[in-house]
This record gives sequence, C-alpha cells and structure tokens, in this order.
Amino acid sequence: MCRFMSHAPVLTAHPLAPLDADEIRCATAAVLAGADDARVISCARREPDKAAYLAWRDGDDPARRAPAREALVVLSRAAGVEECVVALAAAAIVSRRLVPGARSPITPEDYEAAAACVLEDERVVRALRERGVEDLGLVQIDVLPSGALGHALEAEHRFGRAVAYLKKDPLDNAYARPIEHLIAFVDLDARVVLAVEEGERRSIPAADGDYRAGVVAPREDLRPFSVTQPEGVSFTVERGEVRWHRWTFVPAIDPQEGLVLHDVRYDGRSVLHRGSCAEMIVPYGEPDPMHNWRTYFDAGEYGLGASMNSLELGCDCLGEITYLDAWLSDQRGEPVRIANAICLHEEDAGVLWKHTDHATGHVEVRRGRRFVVNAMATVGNYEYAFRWYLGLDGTIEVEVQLHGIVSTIAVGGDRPPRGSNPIDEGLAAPHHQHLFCFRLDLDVDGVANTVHEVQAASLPAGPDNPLGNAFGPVVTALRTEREARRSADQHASRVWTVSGRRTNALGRPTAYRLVPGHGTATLLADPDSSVGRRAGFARHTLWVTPYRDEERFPAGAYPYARAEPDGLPVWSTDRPLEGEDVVLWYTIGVTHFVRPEDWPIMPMTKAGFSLEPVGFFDRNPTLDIPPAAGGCRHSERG
Ligand SMILES: [Cu+2]
Repeated sequence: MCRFMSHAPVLTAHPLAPLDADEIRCATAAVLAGADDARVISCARREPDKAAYLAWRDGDDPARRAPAREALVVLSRAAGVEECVVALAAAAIVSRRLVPGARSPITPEDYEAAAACVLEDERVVRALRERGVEDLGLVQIDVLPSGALGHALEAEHRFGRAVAYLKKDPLDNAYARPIEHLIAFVDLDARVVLAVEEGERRSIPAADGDYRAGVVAPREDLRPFSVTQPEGVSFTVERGEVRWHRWTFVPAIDPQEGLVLHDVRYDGRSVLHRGSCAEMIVPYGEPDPMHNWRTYFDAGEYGLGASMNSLELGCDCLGEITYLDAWLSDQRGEPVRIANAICLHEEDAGVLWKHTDHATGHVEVRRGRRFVVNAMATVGNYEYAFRWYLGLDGTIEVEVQLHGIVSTIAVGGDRPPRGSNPIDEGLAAPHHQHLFCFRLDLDVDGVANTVHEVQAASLPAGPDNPLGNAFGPVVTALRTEREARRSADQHASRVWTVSGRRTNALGRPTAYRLVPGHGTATLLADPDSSVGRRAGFARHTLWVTPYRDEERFPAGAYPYARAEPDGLPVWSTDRPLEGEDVVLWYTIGVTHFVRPEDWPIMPMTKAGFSLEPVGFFDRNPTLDIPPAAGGCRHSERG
C-alpha cells in the first residue's frame, strides 16, 4: 500500500477521473526507486480496459467493483523511453518496457534548460554581439523541435533548434524582432549547445509589436458586461463526473492530448466514449532555410496537457464558473498543479426554437443554452482553446479557438521571403497551417456502429423527375478503412453518420452525424516530404478505424524526430468497419495566410465541427424546455 494514500482518494474517484497529487507521487516513487538515470516525462491515468469499464458502467450488480486504478509513467532513461504501469492500490509495478526508437517530447524543464544554456554559449554570445546585441536580458530564445530532416546530429542526439528574438524591454513582444539566420542546436538531454549555424545576416527589424495594457491607450466607450445566474447553476460535479441537463461525462487533462471528455452520455445513452485532440501539427510553408524545417507536433512534441493555462474568472471565462485543477508530474516525479485548467459553465445560446402562428399571432419561443467545457494551451507563440459545447438538443459542438502571436521573419538581404506576407516594417509572417486531429471514439447507443457518408445530389431529369429539379441524399456505407479515408466537400453538403443497432420510433437506426464546420484544409506539404511522411494523418479530413486500445495517437505516441510514418497511416490497412466499435479521426484544418489584422496579436479565429443527433430522438427533444421566466409578451402586440 502506498504510504501517500492514507486518505485513499482512489476509493471515491470515478474510474476515468484523472490522477490526483497523491496518486502521482505514489506512481512515480514506485518507478523511480533504483532508477537514478530517469527523468519523468509524464504520469497519467492509465485508462481501464474499455470492455471492463463498460461492464462496470452498464452492469446492474450494485456490488460490482470499479476497474482498478492504474498509472502510466513515461520515463526518459539513458537506454531510451520507458513506459511503466503502476497498480495504485498496491503501489506495485505491473509492467515496464523500453519503447524502441522513441524519443521523448520537449518537457517544460527541457525547454527552460535549453533556452538558458543557449545564452551561456560563447558562440551564440559572439554571434549576437556581431549583430549589435549586447544585453542578453533582452534576448528571447525559443526552443523548437528538430524535425526529422536527416541532419547529421539526428542519429546521436535528441536536439532542439533554438532561435532568437530581441525585445526592447523584458515584457515586450519579442516576435517583432527576429534575429535572422542564427540557430543553436541544443542537446535536450545533456542540455548543451552542440553547434551553431549562421546564415545570411539581416538587419533586426525596427518593428514595434507591443500590445500590452498601459502601452496602448484604452478606448472608453465600453460599459461593464456581466453574466449572473442568481439561483445558481444547473449542473453538478461529483466524483469527477459532470451532470448537466440530460448529459453526463468525465473531463480530464491528459499530458499529451490536453482536454479529454470521457463517457459522454445523453439520458444514460452512450454517444461518445472518448473524445480529444489527439495530435496537432503546425507545418510552415516558408522555403527560407531559417524557416523551412519548422513543423511542430504540439501534442506529441511538447504536450498539450503540459502547456495548459490556469484560467482566470472574468478574463478567460465569464459567468458562474466551476474550475477543475489538473495534476501533472515534473521530471522528478513531484506533482505539479495547474489550477483552474478546465472551465465548466453554462452559456446562453440564443433562441433554441421559435414560431409565430401567422393566422393567430400566437408565439412560442424557447431560449437555448449550452454547456461549455474549455481548456486552453500556450504552445510557443500560440494559444489554443479547446472548447466542447453540449446542447439541450443533443448536439455536441467542438471548437478550437486560435489566439496568440504569429511566427515572424525579418525581411531584407538578397532574397525576400517567398512564403510570407508582410506585416510591419522589415517584418513578415510565414504561411502555415494548423491541423488538429480529433480522435472520436463514438459509441452511438452501444459500441457496435456503422458509418455512412451522406451527400446531396441532383436527380437526373426523366419520367420520375419531369421538372428536373429533384434532389436528395446519396448514402454510401463506408465498409472498410480504405473506403473511409475521406475529405470534406461542403459543396455537396457531405456529412458522415454513425448509427447503432437501436432503432427509433420510425424504425430507423439511431444515429449521430459528424458535420464539418469552418476549417477543412488538409496538409499541403508534399506527401513525400518529411512532414508529409510524419503527419500522414493530415492528408485526409476523415479516417475511420476499428477500436484498438493501443491506437491512440494519429502520428504515433512518440513523434519527436521520428522520420518514419507512424500512427494512422501505419495501423489503417483495410480492416472491416461495419457493425464494429469504430473510431473516427477528424482533422480540423486552418491554412493561415497572415493578415495585417493578425499583428501584433491576433484577434481570435475559430474552426470546428459538430456531432448532431439524426434519429437518435423520435422528435425534437426540447419541447419540454420551459418558456423564459416571466413569459414573453409577443401575443399582446396590437
Ligand atoms: Cu496561424
């Protein structure tokens, strides 16, 4: 029995709830005993076997036991990456194995140590002085993944490429002044500079990118805006499970994926067993040699969980908010708390439904509201908010909001940047993409599901269509993995339905459909390029695979500097899908040609998709939503 667990939090937590501080201490202490060379990369809940979990969740034996809680601790060791499973109740190691060929991501400690050692390196300091930079306190170092481009250092080292920016004061926006064509190659394990590469020198731009309060005079014509719920909120959080309206689910922060929603059910009926952004990449399109290697796998190479913000009431979130903390591990195995990592609240959602009877003037109108689950990550120059909205009508919307500061390149020298847009004096911003792959383990009324593509088409004119104006849906079963690699086609109103074995009152299978929203770009890089090979998942908007416990990350669990394809393009062969436990992999894609309005800080951009019930209910499930308190006075018009 683990000595840290005297107050036994595991006895009360939901089987899918994330680890707390005591559990992290317990798990890391077990695996670090006698492993002096080890650094902890992550420590998280090892999710129970799906079948065992569902047997417990759907079972009717009141004495049934929840699946035992286990932790997965990932270590960086001299011999490589090691995965250790710990049974928490006994503090016992269940298994440990080295993962062949895996390299660990850039942890927060790696990042900090790498940035510090760059500014202590004589070659870097000399190169900065030669460019007129004397005050190192004003230099910002960004540590970026190496990529997998066949660099001579790749075979022997896990390294990052460090680039430099010059600020005018310590809190200034560094991206206004990139110090071009100076790259330090940093060994992330030894934490030393391996090499310094210099290219064409360009003058440091004179641009000003300061956007801070106090620097910009605030406008004075906005009056306060507040959201109140005087009788309290309509949701509860107990043992890690959220209940709102007919919905239940368990939210969590995973070190790699960030926000995860587990076991999302409506009225007890299963809809989504697990949903998360399982990988995201940001490939750049600027061919300049200082920039052409830039591609970030923000989940697999940094960790979206490790990058989570502590959200603040009144700033990040408005209204009656309930926050959940996240617990991660530092490299020594000590728990790290991210306070207020997940924000839960209700939002007004406009009119849910309305009709004015034109004959009588009678009006019925109901206000909608939605439940918001939000978490936000800062990864380098960008912020990403991952927002899930649950609707009264059974709809689940997923929205990614993009914030932050664009990556920049100094303009000048012999060759002006060819893959960038100008944004300020001597400054441009490279074209790039943001591709977010959501892993959606849909279980619509049970695990056995079938996926169809539905799109609109005109019917040929003829005896059955004498006026030539008829049209209808064309429904195609996606029977195998190969048939299920699809792109979006909004011209054809293309959607994908996932149906179960249950039938509705009309005798049709109950279903949900995945409806693309804004952001349907796919990867633009050549399929044979390095990023094309490493991020093959992003070449299609949709993939469907049969559920496998181990198939979690679309570019593989350890994409750092991995040159060979991994993840979806490797697992996905041509396995059958009909009536299987299917997993949908949907990539939201944004291609960003930077606008002047995106500088010096971007106004929010959003992209997403929705999951909508289609015959999951027999009719509009919201007829019983009560009218607004106090009633409406439409009918009294003269
Ligand atoms: Cu962008």
